[in-house]
Amino acid sequence: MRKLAVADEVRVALESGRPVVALESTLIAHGLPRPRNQEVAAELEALLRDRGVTPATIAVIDGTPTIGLDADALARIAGSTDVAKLSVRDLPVACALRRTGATTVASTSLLAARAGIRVFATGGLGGVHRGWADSADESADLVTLARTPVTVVCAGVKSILDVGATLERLETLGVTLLGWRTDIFPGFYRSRTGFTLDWRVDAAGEVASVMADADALGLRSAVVVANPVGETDQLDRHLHDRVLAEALAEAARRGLRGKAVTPFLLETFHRETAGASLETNIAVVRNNVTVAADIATAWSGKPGVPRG
Ligand code: PSU
Ligand code: MN
Repeated sequence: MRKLAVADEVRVALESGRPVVALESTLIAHGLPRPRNQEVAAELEALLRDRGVTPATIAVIDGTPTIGLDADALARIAGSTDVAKLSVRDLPVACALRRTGATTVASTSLLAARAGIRVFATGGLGGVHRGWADSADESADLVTLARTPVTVVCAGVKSILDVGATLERLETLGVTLLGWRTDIFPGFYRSRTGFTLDWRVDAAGEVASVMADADALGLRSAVVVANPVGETDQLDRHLHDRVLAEALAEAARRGLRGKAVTPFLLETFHRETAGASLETNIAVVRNNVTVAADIATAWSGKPGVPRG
C-alpha cells in the first residue's frame, strides 16, 4: 500500500492511544475565501490542541498523502490558487503525477481511516444535488462513507442540496446517522431542516460506544454525527432562500458540472450574503471540531478498542 506521510506528533499520539481528529483541506482551499481560510485552518487546529487533541489536517503534498500538515504545507493549501480538489478517484492521479491537492470529505475519510484515525470533523457533507434527475449529481462523499469506518462530525449536509434525497441515500448505503443533542436533522447554514432523525445521542461516550459496537458487528461503514449550528449563528432564512435560488440559477446558466458546483455555490453565498454565510460556515466548523474533540477523547479512553 502507498506510504502515507504521517506527522510525528500524529504518529506518536496514535501509538500512545491519545485522541486525534482529522480535518479536511477542501473546506480550506475551496470552501472558504483567502486569506481568512488560513486563519480558520490554524484556529481549528488550536481548538483541538486546547482540548488535548492532536489535529491531523489531511492533503496531498507533491504527490504524497499527508496526515498532519506543517505550517508550510498548510500555507500552500490555503494560499495558492491552483490547488486541485481531490476526491477518492483523483488520489492515485495526484500521487502518480506528484501534484498538490486538497482532500474532500470522501478522500479525507479514506486517508484518515488508512492512518488509523477514527474521528473527523468537517462543515457539511456533500450529497444529492437538487435537480438530480437531470444532472445525476451526487457527491462521492456518500458512497465513500458507506465503506469507510470513520466517525464524521458535520452540520448535516449542505443546504444547497436535496436534503431529503440525501437522507434516503444515507439510509440505503447503510451509513449510521446520529443527531448530536437533536432529533432534527440540521441544515448546515440553518440549525434545522424539516427532517426528523431516528437516533439522538447526548454524550460523547455514547458515540464512542456506537463506534465500538459498529466494530464488534464487523461494519466497515461510517458513523455520521449531525451537529446543528447554534441558532444565533445560523443564516437568516429569507436571505438563505433568496441567495440559494439565485446561486442555483446562475450555476445552471453557466452549465457548471462535476466538482466545480459546490465551490461555486459556497462562494456565491459568501459574496451575496456579504460574508454572513462565511461567518455561519466558520461557526459550523468550529462547533463540529469541538464535538469531534470530545468524541475522539471518549474513543481513546475506551478500554479494549484499537488505538487511534
Ligand atoms: N464543508 C464545508 N465546506 C466545504 C466542504 C464541506 O463547510 O467546502 C467540501 C467537502 O470537502 C465536501 C465537498 O466533501 O465540499 C463536497 O463537494 P462535492 O459536492 O463536489 O462532492
Ligand atoms: Mn458533484
